[in-house]
Amino acid sequence: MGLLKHLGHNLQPRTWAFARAGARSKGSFAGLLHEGRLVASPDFQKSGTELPVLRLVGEDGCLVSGAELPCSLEAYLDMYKCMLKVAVVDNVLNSLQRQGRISFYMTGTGEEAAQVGTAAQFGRRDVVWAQYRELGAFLHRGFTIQQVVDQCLSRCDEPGKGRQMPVHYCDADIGMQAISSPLGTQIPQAVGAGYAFRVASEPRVAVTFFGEGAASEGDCAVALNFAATLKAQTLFICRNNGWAISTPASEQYAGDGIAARGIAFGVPSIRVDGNDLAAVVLATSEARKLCLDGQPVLMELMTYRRGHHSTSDDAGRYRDSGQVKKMARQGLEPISRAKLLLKGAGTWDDQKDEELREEYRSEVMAALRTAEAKPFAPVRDLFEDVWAKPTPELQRQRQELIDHIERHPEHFAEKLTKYQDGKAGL
Ligand SMILES: Cc1ncc(C[n+]2csc(CCOP(=O)(O)OP(=O)(O)O)c2C)c(N)n1
Ligand SMILES: [Mg+2]
Repeated sequence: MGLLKHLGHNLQPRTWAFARAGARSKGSFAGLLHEGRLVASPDFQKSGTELPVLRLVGEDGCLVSGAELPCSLEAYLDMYKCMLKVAVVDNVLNSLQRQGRISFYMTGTGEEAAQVGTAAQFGRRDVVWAQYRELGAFLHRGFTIQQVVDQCLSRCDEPGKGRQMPVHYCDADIGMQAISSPLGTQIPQAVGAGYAFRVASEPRVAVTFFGEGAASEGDCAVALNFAATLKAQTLFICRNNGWAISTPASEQYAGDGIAARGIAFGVPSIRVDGNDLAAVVLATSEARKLCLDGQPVLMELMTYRRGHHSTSDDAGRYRDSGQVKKMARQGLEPISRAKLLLKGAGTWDDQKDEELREEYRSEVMAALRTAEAKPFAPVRDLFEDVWAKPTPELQRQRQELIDHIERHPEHFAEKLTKYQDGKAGL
């Protein structure tokens, strides 16, 4: 009105009459995929409806009202056993690092249901790009305790030939791509594969795991948008454990977590209690079905990192120990919640639990003795199978190493005996 006056018009009554007569509630715009709802006042929206959290089993280990177990009790018990295996392997290897027998380790304490309940729903031909805290996915898909220990001790017999940092596993035979440290790089890779699966009409899914911290990388947003527009058969699984090393979720983002972002990109998205094995199973199997229809899906699993970020971290410096104690509460954390359900069903008891833990502990210790007796991979493996054909740079570097070792036998003669084929392995 002020503007009209300024222009020397006084059309107020007529303008209003016109507006009423011709009012439209929807408008079409080239950049909108739907009709836009028209409003006459500025309305900046910060949040829509907060996404709910899928939970089937409560802290008492009982199904919540109206919920059903999404799998047989036997299948639930199988997954529970794998969760115990993760916990035992983590426990032993973490203390081995403390004793200086391995250089580095990362535990997944508190996130066992998110690792195992998901992986148990994948198809055999699905391919997984994990972050680094998904030991349960490796174990459930058939990675052996011996391979885990060989890898953490950099021994020759694991698929990566001991060339990566501990916990950076890989095994193409079971569809587990190599873990890489730079955060977020695995997410677009899974989109490329998921797109290829859809284009080739392959009934399989490319899965990627990442933390809520990694979700802040540009790669994650890029990947979600590509997946949405190209209709990639990619299952995005965010383990939201509340922490990215010392950065709490409250400093990581200001919106409704990670799942809300999927919706913004047009990706069907769900938030799940990641400490509830049954909920993780149901959400993953439904999500996978949707993916097989030729589209991406995002799951946000709400869990908690109870341990330090890694053995290079001291969470006591930035995190209140009271919070950790609270999250370790029986029935809240995933292992005890699943165990309460199994005990309630009469399928499990404390004695069986202790026996199985002991069995796994012995298996890890035996694997450790075996691994320690193994040599490291031959030195030439540093240079081979990096590229299909070694590059001139690699050939030059290899020759440089050979010359250096030959010039200083006093420093290398004994060391080389620890590598397969010794000096001949150069
Ligand atoms: C690109 C990049 N930036 C930073 C780091 C260092 N870094 C390693 S792990 C990590 C935290 C990741 O947190 P999150 O994704 O939530 O996974 P979580 O450790 O909680 O499982 C950071 C910052 C890195 N590895 N790569
Ligand atoms: Mg995290």
